[in-house]
Amino acid sequence: MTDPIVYGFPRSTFVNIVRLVLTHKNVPYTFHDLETVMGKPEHLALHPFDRVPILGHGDFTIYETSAIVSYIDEAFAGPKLTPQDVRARGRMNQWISAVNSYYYPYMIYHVTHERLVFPELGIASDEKVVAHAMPKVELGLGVLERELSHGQDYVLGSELSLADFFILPSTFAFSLTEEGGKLYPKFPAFSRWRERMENLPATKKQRSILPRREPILHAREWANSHRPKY
Ligand SMILES: N[C@@H](CCC(=O)N[C@@H](CS)C(=O)NCC(=O)O)C(=O)O
Repeated sequence: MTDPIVYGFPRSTFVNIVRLVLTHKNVPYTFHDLETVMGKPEHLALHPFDRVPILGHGDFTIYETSAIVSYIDEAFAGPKLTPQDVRARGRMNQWISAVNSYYYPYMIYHVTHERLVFPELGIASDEKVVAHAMPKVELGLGVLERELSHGQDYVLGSELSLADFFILPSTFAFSLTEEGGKLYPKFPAFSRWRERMENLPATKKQRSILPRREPILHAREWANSHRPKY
């Protein structure tokens, strides 16, 4: 079977979850940059909901990050990132769902887009969007801090899982905002977890192959199509 192909754009939070998991499992893959065709037929043929990532593996194509990383964890050799224990697996899926529903939307879709993505394109930040999101970001960081405050290395305890790789890219991108810089030191257990995750060989390798951070050009359209309004 040929190596899998990850379709997406380089700065995408969800694309980076998939790339981190493949890298950690030592699975060789190709990255196919869709930046110039986002929203166009070539992209929509892969993902009818106009999002990334998509994974191609031989004649099989799959989208939605949680489905993709579960497939990767089962289809390829390498360290398992899904616990055998039924409760630990339940807890992992709880965290994955929480990233999709609470962490990514407020940290990335609200704050990081307003603080980094739009200004890089010459579009002013909407302070109302940031103000609405910040109490929800603080709530999320408090929840993570409590979960990580029992002396364990990873979210589920001693076992690194898909949950950690789900949380990492959102919390990395948020760290680049002024809000992240101010808030993170208030959460010491979370900060220790971040340092541990940032120093994993997979994270370092993944960061080293990413191109220089460039403005996300197709995001100019997001200001019209799906910017939160308050
Ligand atoms: N539910 C999707 C969410 C994926 C998603 O929102 N991806 C963002 C990038 S991080 C995207 O495709 N944005 C493109 C756009 O909004 O035009 C998943 O889990 O894969």
